[in-house]
Amino acid sequence: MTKISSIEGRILYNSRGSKTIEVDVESEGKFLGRVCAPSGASVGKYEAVSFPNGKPEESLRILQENSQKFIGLESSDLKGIHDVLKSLDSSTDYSRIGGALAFAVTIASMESASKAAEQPLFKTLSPEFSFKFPFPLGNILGGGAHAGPGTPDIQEILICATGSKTIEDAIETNLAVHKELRNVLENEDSDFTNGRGDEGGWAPKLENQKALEVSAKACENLGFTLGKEVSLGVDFAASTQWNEEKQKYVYDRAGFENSTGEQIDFAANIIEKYKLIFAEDAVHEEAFEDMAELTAKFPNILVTGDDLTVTNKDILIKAIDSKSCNASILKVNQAGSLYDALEFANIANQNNIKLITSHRSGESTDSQISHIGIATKSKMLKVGVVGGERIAKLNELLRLSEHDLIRGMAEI
Ligand code: 2PG
Ligand code: MG
Repeated sequence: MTKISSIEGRILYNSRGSKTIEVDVESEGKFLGRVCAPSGASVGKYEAVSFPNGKPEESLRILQENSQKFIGLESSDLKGIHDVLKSLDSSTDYSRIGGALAFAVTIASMESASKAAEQPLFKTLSPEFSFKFPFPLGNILGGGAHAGPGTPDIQEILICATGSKTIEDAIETNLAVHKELRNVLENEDSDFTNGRGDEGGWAPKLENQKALEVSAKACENLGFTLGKEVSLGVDFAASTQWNEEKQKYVYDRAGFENSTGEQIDFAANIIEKYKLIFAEDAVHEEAFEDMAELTAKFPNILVTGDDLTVTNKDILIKAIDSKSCNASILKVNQAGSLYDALEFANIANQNNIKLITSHRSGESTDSQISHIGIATKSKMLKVGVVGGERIAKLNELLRLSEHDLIRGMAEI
């Protein structure tokens, strides 16, 4: 049992060059947990607020004024640390202290505790004795809120090496597809600049269907069959297209509009044509019934809520009751504290909702989410394919492959 001896914060930058907060939690004057908070671009309406009034400096000031309240707590006492944060902020969305602060303090404390216990973070987070690797799920082609004009309206086309038996092979296969896609894009368009979006996926000037076609072609060029060695996924991030006034999905870049029914057909056609394994936020964040239609139609693919469920346990319960998804993204900073996120994960696991632990588009170079994905029995880990801040998470999985407690890949 080790007690927190100091807690400090600082302002740093995320991968998008925006200010964020980093927190150092030290136990017994020597076990350092250090965590820098990420942030999203396509943010769910009901997720935790990152910073009070959008100001990381405000979260830092609150931490500095209240640091004494954490000193002397057991660094492994996640609930105790969470309770101190809640005593500073009784709002439901961390709008007073910032969800980013809750994220960094709670994960840094657990990292400090894991160092003191001389065990990896995933083991500190879970009582289990046997673990599996989640399948890396990575963005190979990006558009929407993560890339500029001319790119697809669809936010992310993703690759997952669903046939891989080892984490090494799964990562290598994703990288090979990402590389081959560049060749395909260069052949398609001699003006392609090799530009990439926020998460490292290529950002070509292509409309949605063409973007899916070239992604499938990259897989086929490598001798892979979709749905066998590799599978594609899509994050539609459909709330970005949803126009409340018109009650329609507006595809600005491609130049068409979908009614609710047309959007369901649009997503269903893509799922079938490209044999997707994963479809995220295919309809907007409040369309629980429309999501339920897709979930009923595709029981064998991960019909996933992100903006829909926002790592919020009450919203997840609503989604379970209305059968709106069979899988859910877990982003700790959507919930706020790690305690909140683990509660969410327990409810998901108890109700057969498959978890996909995920990065944010604005990331740090930290890699604790690789451990969180393993500890929460996530089926997939959505962390990108390339880019230093994405590779950091994948490299951590490779380091962890040396660990005896983790055997084999998750069953999707
Ligand atoms: C998403 C995420 C991560 P953002 O929508 O799933 O890919 O993007 O962090 O911008 O919300
Ligand atoms: Mg998403």
